[in-house]
Order: sequence, then structure tokens, then C-alpha cells
Amino acid sequence: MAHSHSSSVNFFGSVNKVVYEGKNSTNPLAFKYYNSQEVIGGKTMKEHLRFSIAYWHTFTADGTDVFGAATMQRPWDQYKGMDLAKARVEAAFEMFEKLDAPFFAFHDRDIAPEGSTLKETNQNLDIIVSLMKDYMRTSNVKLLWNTANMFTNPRFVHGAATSCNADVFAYAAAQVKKGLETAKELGAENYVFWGGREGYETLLNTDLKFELDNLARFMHMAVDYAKEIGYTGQFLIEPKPKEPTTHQYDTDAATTIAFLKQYGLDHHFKLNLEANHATLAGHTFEHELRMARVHGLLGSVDANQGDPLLGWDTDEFPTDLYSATLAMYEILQNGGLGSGGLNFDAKVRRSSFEPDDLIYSHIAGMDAFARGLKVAHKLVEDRVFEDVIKHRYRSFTEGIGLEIAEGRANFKMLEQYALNNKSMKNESGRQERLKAILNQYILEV
Ligand code: XUL
Ligand code: CO
Repeated sequence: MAHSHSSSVNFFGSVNKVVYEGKNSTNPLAFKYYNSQEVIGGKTMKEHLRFSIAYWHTFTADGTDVFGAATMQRPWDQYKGMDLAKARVEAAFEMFEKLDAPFFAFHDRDIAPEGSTLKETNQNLDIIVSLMKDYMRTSNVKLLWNTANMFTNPRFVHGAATSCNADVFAYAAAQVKKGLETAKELGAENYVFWGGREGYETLLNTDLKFELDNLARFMHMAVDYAKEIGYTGQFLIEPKPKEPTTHQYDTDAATTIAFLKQYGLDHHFKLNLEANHATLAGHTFEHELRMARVHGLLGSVDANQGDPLLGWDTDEFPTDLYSATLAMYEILQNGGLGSGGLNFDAKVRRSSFEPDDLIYSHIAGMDAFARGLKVAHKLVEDRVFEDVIKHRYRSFTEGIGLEIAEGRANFKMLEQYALNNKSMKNESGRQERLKAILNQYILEV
């Protein structure tokens, strides 16, 4: 397999570099809203949005679902084994360049096949990591995060760090150790844990407390090893309530925050929040972002969306402007994502099987978030919701309210106040009016 950078092989031959053409463009291979160099509030769109392409959905997946076989025959699928892994790297970097995507993300097993032993698996990984490093040297693309796939292989049937089998725990540790070395080698800005099988199916066979303790022990070992090798990227946990297990330990932002605090991990980890995981947990995406933000733990985002009619993780590309706007609102209020980014943990539909769909889908997602950024910036700038919220809580800025807010009140004092209070008057929350204003901003900005 050839590996010269300025692509001797051209996997997306029909696609030139995708450029910004503006909202009136009818060119399907152009950005309508994402103008990478446009400055919004002192930062370029590229700096704000920090888009990342997910290796697994875009270069490894083939459209297989539980009812049917692969629909996607990619140009790189003409190769097998390690040659296929190398071809994927070429395809990936060609696409990153064509979309001018600043970041990418992968699981260890997305990029290189497992061998017959852990040693052989690590050797396969080393070959691809060094190839990626070569490509990264001559391109501007950086690794947003890497992670360990500890859910596909049958050895993880009972979990990885929460397995009842200590040998599996040890194997998982070896895998994450290698993952951290990979993160260091490629300069990953973050290292992610998504507990694919860290959950349970029935309490009848589960020692829940022991599994949680082990999960925390595992995370602490990861933090210690990162320190030992001098890896300084941000650790992230990605909450998800169910699928594949019935109950996942990192169910949602609040549950994960409680876990991190309980085990003294909150200074080492932030959250990677995914839109479709939020909705699976019965929350809006913006709820999860807000919950993490107010705890100072908003780290990164897996940008996708679920189908409101389906109750599983469909990982669609994010095109919903309403959701993208409210997500960007939280991100702006957070002062950005720091070392995090917007990772398209999203896959084209099984019926969108042509290679060009991979480009169209990313353009759709990038344009949606670019638009969301612009609207959210204007909402923040005009203090649309801040002023409403400030006004709504004004009773806590003076008198008895101020006593409560500043921690000087107690029940006896409040009872006295309530007994003497002759006029208690509530005001409308005005949510329909606020939603209409939000629509005006989405339509007019
Ligand atoms: C699974 C999911 C993962 C994580 C990384 O639902 O979102 O792809 O993002 O393991
Ligand atoms: Co994800």
C-alpha cells in the first residue's frame, strides 16, 4: 500500500476542497454557513467550533445493522487487513483536508485490526499510529481524542473495568495503558472513556457497589499512568443511559458528576456530552450541557442527533437548527470548550451509501453548527435570556431573598417573614413568548 501524502490515491476523486460559498449557493459541495475564517466575538468560526470527524462512523462502518448486511462499499474496501487499515488512513486524511476539518477522533480498534494476541494487536496499532503521525506532521489536522474500544470483543461480555472477571479487568487496563501511550504519541488533546459495557443487565447477579468501586479504581489508575508518562491531555467521560447494557453506570451528566465527586475524580475528568445520549436519558441536549457547565465540567461534545420517533441511538448528523443553537448557547456561556470540540459522532443512513454522502453529511452538520453559533452569539450579545432570567429571580437580590441567597436565613426567620407577609404575587414565566423570540433570532440573524 503506497503511502505518500499528497495522495497518490484519491478516494474522494469527484470532490474538490469544500469552500464557503454563502447562503445562496446551490453547490452541494460547498458550505452555506460555515465560513471558517469569519470572526464571531473575537474568535474565528474554526476556533469556536473545533470540528472533529469520527473515524468509526466515517471510515470503518459499512452500514451493517441488526437486520441487514453492509450497504456501503467504500473505495478503500478493495484492501484487506493491515492494507485496509492503511488505506483508511489515506482516505481519512484526504477527507480531513478536503473538508478543512481541524480534528479527528478514533477508538483503537477502528484504526487497526486485532491480532491473535494482545502483543500482535499492539504491533498493528503501532504501525498505524506511526503512519498517522507522519500524516499529522504534514497536515494541520490534530487528534481531538482517542479511546479504547472495550465493548466489541466478546471478552467484554460482562464489562471491562466493571467485569466480574479480574483477567478482563487486567486486559482492559493494558488496553487503556496503550491508549494513553497512543494519546501521548499523537498529541491527543483529550482521552475519552465511554463505558460501552460498563453497566449491568440484572441486579440479581450484580454487585453494584463493587463494580462502581472497580470502575473508579480503573479511572484512578489511568490518571496515575498519564501522569507517569507525562500525558497532559484532558480526561473525559461520555455519559449514556442504556444500549448496549440495560443500565449504564454513566447514565447522564448528573449521575456521572456524582460518580466523579464520590470517588475524587472530578479534578481529573470532564464530560463529553452527546446529543443522542441526552435524549436517550430523557433529557434535552442543552440540559446535559447546562448541567455539566454549571458544575465546571463541560469538556467536549459528540455532535449528532437522535430520531424523535425511534428510541435508540441513531447517531444522525446534526441538522436541527434549534438544538444546534441551544447547544452553542451553552458552549458560548461556558467560554468555549477549551481542549474539547464538536466531534461528529454521527453516521450517514444505511441508504446513504455512496462515498459522496460522507461529505454531504459533514457539510450539513458543519453548516448547522455554524448557523447555531451565529444565532447563539447574537442571543448572548443581546442578553435575551440573561436579562429575562435576571429579572425573574430579582426577589433574591434584596430583603428576605438576599438573606436566603447569602446564607443568612433559617427556618424560624422565614416563618416569621411568611406569617407577616400579606402579599405574595407570582408572575408568568412567559415561555411561549421566549420561544417566539428564539424563533425570530433563528430566522433573522
Ligand atoms: C456510543 C458512542 C461512542 C463513544 C466513543 O454510543 O457514542 O462512539 O463516543 O466510544
Ligand atoms: Co459518542
